[in-house]
Amino acid sequence: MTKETTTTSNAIPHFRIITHAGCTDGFFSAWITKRYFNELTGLNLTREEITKIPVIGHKPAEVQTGEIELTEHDILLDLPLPENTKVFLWVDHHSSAKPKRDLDQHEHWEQLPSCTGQLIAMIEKNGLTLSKELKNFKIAMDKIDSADYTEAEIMQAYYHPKEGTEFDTKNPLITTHILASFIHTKDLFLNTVLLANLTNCSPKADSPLTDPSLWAVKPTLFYQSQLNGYQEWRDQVDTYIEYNKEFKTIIQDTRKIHRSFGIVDRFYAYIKFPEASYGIVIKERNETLAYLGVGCNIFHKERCKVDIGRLCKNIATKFGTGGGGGHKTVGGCVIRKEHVDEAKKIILNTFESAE
Ligand SMILES: [Mn+2]
Repeated sequence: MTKETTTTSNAIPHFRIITHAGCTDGFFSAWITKRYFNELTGLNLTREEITKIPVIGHKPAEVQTGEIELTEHDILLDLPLPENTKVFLWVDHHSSAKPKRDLDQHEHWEQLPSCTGQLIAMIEKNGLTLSKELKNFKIAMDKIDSADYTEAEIMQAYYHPKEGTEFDTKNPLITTHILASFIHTKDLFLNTVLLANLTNCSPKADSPLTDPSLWAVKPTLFYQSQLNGYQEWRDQVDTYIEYNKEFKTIIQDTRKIHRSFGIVDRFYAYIKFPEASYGIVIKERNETLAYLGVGCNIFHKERCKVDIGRLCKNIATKFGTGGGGGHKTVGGCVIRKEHVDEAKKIILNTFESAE
C-alpha cells in the first residue's frame, strides 16, 4: 500500500480522516465527521478549512499490520485502534476491536450498532440538538450495520418495489440503502474517488439523506443494479438450497453449482424458510480447502442454543488449519475439502442435541 502524505499548504494542522474503505458505515462516519467537525472535535475551523481535510479509505488489516504511517493529526473511523501511534481521534464500535489497554481521551470505543451512530451520539453529548432527519438517519445506520432488520424491512430494502411503484424515498431506511448502493460495488477505486469527493457535505444537509452532492451521483441507478443482482442470486439459490426439517437447518451447498451469479443476499434463506433455526453455507475455496459459514436465523436469534463461534473454532481445529471462529450467533471456518460432509454432520448433531 502507498504511504499517504499530508499537504502543507494550510495553516491548520494537517488533519486527515481515515475511514473503513468499501464500507457503508465507514463512508457515512466520514460524512458525519466532516459535516459536524467542530461539534465533534471542539475546534473552530471554517467550512473551507474543513472541506480541505482529505478523506482516505483503508482496510482494517492495513491498520493492524501498521503499514499505514499515522500521525497525531489523523482521525480514524470504524477501524482498529493503532497500537503504537497516538492519533488525534479514534472512534470504533466493533466488539472484536475492544481495546486491551487503557484509552487516551481521544480514543473512543463503545460496543454499539454502528460507528456512524456512535459519532452522532458523541456530537449530541457535546451539546448539539439532533434534528429529526439526523435521528432517523442514525436509526437506519444502526439497523444496517448490525443487520438488525425485521423481515418486513428486508422485503422493502432488498427487493424491487411492486410493479408500477417507485422507491420509497420517504422511508429513511430505503433512502439510506439507495445512498449506500454506490459504496457496495466492491470497486475500491470508485470508493476512493467517492470518499475524496462526496464527504464535502453541504452544511444545509443535516444528514446524507438530503445531501445534494450524493443525489447528484444518481444513487437510484446503483441501487437498481444492486437489486437486480440480489434477484439473480436468489433465482439461482432456489435451484439448490435445501431445508433439513429434522435439524431445522438450511443448507446452501455451493458445490452443487459450477459458478455463482448475482449478489449475495444473506437474508434470503430465512425469508424462504422462516421456520429454520440455523443455516450452513458450504463454499469451495481452492484445490484443497473449503469454507463453512454457520449462523442462526438472522430474524430469530433467540432460537440459537449453541455458541456458533466456538463450534466453528472447534471444527477448524479438528479438520483444518485452525482458521475459524466468530460470534455467538454466527461464525465460519476453513477446513480440508475431504472433511466437509463429516463436519456438516457434526454441526447438525450439535444443533440437534442442544435443543
Ligand atoms: Mn461499522
